Amino acid sequence: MGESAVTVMASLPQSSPVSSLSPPEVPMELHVQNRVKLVRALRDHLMAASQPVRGFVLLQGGEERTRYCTDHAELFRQESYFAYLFGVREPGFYGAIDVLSGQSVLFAPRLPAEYAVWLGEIKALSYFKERYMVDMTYFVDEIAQVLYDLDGESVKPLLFLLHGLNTDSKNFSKPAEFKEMEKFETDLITLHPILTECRVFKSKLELDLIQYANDVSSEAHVEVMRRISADMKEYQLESIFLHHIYMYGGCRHCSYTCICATGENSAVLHYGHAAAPNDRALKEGDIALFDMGAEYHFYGSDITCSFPVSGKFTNDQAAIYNAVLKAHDSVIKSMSPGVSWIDMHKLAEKIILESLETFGIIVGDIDEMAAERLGAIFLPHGLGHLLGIDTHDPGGYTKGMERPKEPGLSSLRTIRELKEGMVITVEPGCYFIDALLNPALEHPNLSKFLKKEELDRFKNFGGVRIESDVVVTSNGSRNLTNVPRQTWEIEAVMAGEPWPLKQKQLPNGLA
Ligand SMILES: [Mn+2]
Repeated sequence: MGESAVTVMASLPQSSPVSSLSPPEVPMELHVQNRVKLVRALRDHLMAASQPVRGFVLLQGGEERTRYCTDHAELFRQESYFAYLFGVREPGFYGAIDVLSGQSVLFAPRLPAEYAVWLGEIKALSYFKERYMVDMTYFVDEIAQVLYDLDGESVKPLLFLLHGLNTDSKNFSKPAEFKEMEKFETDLITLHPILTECRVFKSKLELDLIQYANDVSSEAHVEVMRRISADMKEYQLESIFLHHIYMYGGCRHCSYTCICATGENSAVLHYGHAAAPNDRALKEGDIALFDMGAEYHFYGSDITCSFPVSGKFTNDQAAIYNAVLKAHDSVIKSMSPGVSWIDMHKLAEKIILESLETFGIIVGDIDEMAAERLGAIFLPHGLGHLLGIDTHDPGGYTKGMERPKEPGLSSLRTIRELKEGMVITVEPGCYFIDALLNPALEHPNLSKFLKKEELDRFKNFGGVRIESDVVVTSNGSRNLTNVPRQTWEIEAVMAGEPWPLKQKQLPNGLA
């Protein structure tokens, strides 16, 4: 290193490092615990149903995929149920758990010799046994023989395979398939709901990872706030976020595609997809809505920050923002075991409607508005969803639970009662979406609430969303997200103050 480089490094301010992050070593004990939890739940279920405690859970891990017909291998990310039980980052594995003994087996793909030339060392089975803390490792082509030997006595050993509906995507998980599967008895019904229910309640070690993903993402969101300016394009803010989570947080994956919306785009709920690729040029008066979350060792985060591109809230922006913030804070304060998530959604909606009424852009009786479902015009999505290895973690609807039919409520990804250990996003929003407002202005039951002249001012406003990740505790809740939320906190951080703020700063005139 040349002398000049040393001088430059020495002159960097010591008090404000670029990042305070340090990617943690992940204890594979986490997945051992997940397996123990599943085995207990399965045994309890079998005994309660007076069925013999026997058989194997068998899961097939994800396969590497190539881009269409080419040999371009897409970066592999493990299938989520397999990741939950085994923590394996490589493609092509199977995993089994003996329900009676609790013993676990990983089956590795037998790799061709040329793998070593193109893709690196072919690891020995003992490497995987040690790394993933399983009891045994074999090759995939040995599954049938190994499971027969472990079973020892059955004519047809029993396999619990994963088959069930994902209530968000409406897709089904794919049950394991392997050679000589016809020699086994298979059960496609039992495993999915039990394993899904295990995933709903997070262990201490899982919470540590979700907290870390939140720490990384929170810091990156603050970095984006600091560096935004009106001469940028949306994707440059996405780039700053991605750089920060990877460079300092060691996060190669995001939980989902970044939504970097400004101006009118902030009313497009899932902006940022291939047809709307975060490519708008910013303008000084825009509101920015950035919904971005890092993933670390499969566990994710899902955070939205909304703030003015200029660094100073206008009156209109502050009014809408504070309406949403009040809903966000009230929900988090009200959360505890036993609370219904539908009630939380209705609470958020009510607070937003009250604020809009006070601000003078809607008029009428709040209860009447609620009965007519006016809230769904401004908040068309659900208040939040379970979060874990998947951004929309499974388990939002258990068997027999029906999706509500009413506008807005029908978008809820869960309607469950909160319980300790659930991690759920709290993400109220308020948007001015032409596709909803125009029909509402024509609607006999809704138009009477809407003050058209006032709403016209918000034509290209876009929207505001505030999203935090919250864990339900024994007597309340804990917010895992740590970003500036008050308007004055946001303005201070955008003006260059460190986050968290050094001293509690009060808005002008209140000091
Ligand atoms: Mn979300």
